[in-house]
Amino acid sequence: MAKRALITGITGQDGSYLAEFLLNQGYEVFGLVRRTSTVNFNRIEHIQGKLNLIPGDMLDQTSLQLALQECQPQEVYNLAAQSFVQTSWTQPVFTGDVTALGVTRLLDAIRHVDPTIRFYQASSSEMFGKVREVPQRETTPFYPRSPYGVAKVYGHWITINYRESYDLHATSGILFNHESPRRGIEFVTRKVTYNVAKIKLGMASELRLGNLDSRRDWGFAGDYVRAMWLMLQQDKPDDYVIATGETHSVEELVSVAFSYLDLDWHDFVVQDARFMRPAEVDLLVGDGSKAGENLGWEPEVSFTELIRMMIDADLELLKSGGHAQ
Ligand code: NAP
Ligand code: G4F
Repeated sequence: MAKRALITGITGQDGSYLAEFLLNQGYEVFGLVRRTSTVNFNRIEHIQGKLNLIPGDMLDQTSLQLALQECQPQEVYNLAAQSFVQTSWTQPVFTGDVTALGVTRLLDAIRHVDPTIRFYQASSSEMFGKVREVPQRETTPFYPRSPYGVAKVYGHWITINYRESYDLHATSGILFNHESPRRGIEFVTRKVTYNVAKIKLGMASELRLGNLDSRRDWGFAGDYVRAMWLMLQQDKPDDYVIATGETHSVEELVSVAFSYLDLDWHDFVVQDARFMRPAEVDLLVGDGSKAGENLGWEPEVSFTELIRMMIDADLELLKSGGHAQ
């Protein structure tokens, strides 16, 4: 019998890569999708025939319980979230409801439907915020700097609490930023690669950005979903940092992207206060050695390869008449 997995957030960047990965591993893959007036299956349409999509919402306890009863999974990957940091300041309560309390709803549904289900929580390096230690590891204290970061700290601790209270196989992956051609257009990497491609093709003349000084540990989403799966194959649940161990500033990102297409970023980038944040996370760089030792996981795509991959995909998209969704 094929293993069954339920992915919340299957229509998102990570959900789409994880679904592909699990299908390749021979899983029967179920995905929770919320009702929207316009269908947004663009990231999974190439595999939609192989997936079982179940209606449900992280805000609705009953729908989560019904989804678990319907698909009877051995593994649940909780990737659903309001995941854009900037939006968390304008929608802080909504962000807390989905990104924090949603985790409790799902864990409690698991506890009642089948406590043997293995659970993965998508925790985030945003929890480290104003960092207390460099590089950040599993034991580094949290100091979140946004309503999103605060919500993720709650999700992280409720996962540990359900592990300790009810003996659930509940694991938290503390993933540093990971990107891909499927990244949402509002995130800085994709915003840069998409607009560099547009500028090169004569379809745009400037790129408006916020803080160029912040530093991130950027990896490739395709590598990171493999780590999620590896975590749930371990005998014991635990917490793992997943990172490349390298950090780059937004300015470096911009410079690498423009120079790949033989452009000088100084000619096109305009700083715009609208994209500055009320509180910034200045520096993230992870120590993924525990994942290396226990899971045998290492990243395979470098920073420069990642940015070039994203630009190539955006050039192709734009040349074929498409646009970012
Ligand atoms: P994403 O592209 O924004 O995807 C988020 C997913 O959550 C989408 O499928 C979205 O559905 C779904 N969702 C949102 N609200 C929901 C609700 N109320 N009920 C059901 N589904 C809902 O995010 P991602 O980059 O793939 O990230 C996946 C997870 O990892 C998130 O939890 C994120 O916070 C976390 N994370 C991401 C990173 C990163 O660098 N990418 C790093 C650390 C942690 P719609 O398509 O309907 O909007
Ligand atoms: O790409 P970002 O929006 O990602 P951020 O805030 O680091 O969050 C992402 O990674 C987290 C993991 O650490 C995830 F948990 C979270 O869900 C999300 O996937 O911004 C990166 C940096 C920030 O310092 C921001 O201030 O880029 C800076 N930035 C500068 N100009 C910009 C812009 N960010 C965006 N989105 N847009 C700009 O114009």
